[in-house]
Amino acid sequence: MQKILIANRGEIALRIVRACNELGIKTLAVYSEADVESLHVQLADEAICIGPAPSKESYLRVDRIISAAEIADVDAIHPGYGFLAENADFAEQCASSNIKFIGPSASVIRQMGDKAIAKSTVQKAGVRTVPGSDGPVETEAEALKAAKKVGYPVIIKAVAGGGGRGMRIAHNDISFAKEFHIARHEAEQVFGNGSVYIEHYIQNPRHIEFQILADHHGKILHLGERDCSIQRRHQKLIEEAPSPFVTPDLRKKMGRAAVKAASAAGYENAGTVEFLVDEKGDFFFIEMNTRIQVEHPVTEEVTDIDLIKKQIGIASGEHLQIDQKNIQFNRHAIECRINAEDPARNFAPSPGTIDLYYAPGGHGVRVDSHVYGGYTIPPYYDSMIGKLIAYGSERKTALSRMNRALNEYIIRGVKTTIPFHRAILRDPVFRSGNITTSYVQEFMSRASSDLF
Ligand code: MV4
Repeated sequence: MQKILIANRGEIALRIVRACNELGIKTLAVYSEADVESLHVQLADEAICIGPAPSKESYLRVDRIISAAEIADVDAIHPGYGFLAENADFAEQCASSNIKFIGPSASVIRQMGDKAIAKSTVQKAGVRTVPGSDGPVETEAEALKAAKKVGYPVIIKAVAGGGGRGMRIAHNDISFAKEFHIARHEAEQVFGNGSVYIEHYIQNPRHIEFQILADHHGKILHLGERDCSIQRRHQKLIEEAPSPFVTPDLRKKMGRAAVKAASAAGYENAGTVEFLVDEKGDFFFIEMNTRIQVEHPVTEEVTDIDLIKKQIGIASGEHLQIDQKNIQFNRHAIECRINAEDPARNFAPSPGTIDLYYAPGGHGVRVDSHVYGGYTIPPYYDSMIGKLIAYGSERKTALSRMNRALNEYIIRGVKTTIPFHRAILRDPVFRSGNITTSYVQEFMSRASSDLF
């Protein structure tokens, strides 16, 4: 592998540039007119502008990205996360242009992108899934029958959904009919595919995902879990590894299930297997993400494995040299997503110029960010300024380092989620580790908003 095109922007583009620099691989950045001043453009070996600011005219333009790849004669494309990362057609076009797509095959992306197919694929392999309809439900009568069978409350999910979009909850037959039609309509509007399926709704679960790595030679490893229960409106705010809830025994069981799921899918490269875990510790597969995720650094800091380098190695056809038994989970890492949003105003986006910037550092602190003093956060993309990761030998150490680092972080000119993270870090409920997907809502209702 000699040259890689990075089909992304922001912190993940920079993260990929850094991995390539360490591997001695040349980089080609592609960028929109809004990102001329971006650090990933400045630090890449070459850069090509692919269009105007809106993503649809730049970062989502398959034709322009493939043209840039051909002009610069790259060997591979790294899609990062978001944008084209889980677009099977894009992966297919890369393959037919003789460019390696750094990720799983187009057919695996397509299969796992259909959440009903993903579910039945892993179910057949013996991995437990949430009780629900047998695949998509077509008519209201069929849907109602499935809802009655699995028992209320139920959740109606879009087959083309994932990540929480297009989901509706129903508590009885009467609300079910209404929610079913809303879900179908929304799915059709948002995804252009109105197909939905039904699951029993697990109340207050933990959202725990497993990182997996699979090479092209049949070896599949899991790198342990990340607890992503701290989310707000399906946007993760804080992720940590290991999960304070997962015992070594549960980790073994869930890790085996994750590897089985990846194997059933014919998975290659880095991926994430998502589970819901109930208070008893029973766990259920819900979906698989076929990309590198935002929160990958917590796994890197716990296992000391560079996931981006592994993705590139796997795409080059290298064998994974590590064995499962040698992967240790002796460190604790936590990540806070620092967004340009105003927590006191319902997390309203706060784009603009950062007129003073000082990032924390020191022992056990990592900052993955593309911003700098004087940088203007454009309004066209997501509002992430960066990720602050703190780690140590145990959870307590990681938490005190995170607290210390949040206090050091200076970002002037835009509102950020830093004060909100500070408030959570002080919260005894969070500190206890007894956290579920309801945590943020519950915290907001009891915390005074002048805390952030
Ligand atoms: C669920 C669930 C409860 N029961 N499925 C959210 C993200 C997506 N990957 C799947 N999600 C969920 N699936 C069953 N069967 C709870 C969630 C969920 C959630 C649902 C509604 C509102 C907020 C939520 C936050 C986290 C997880």
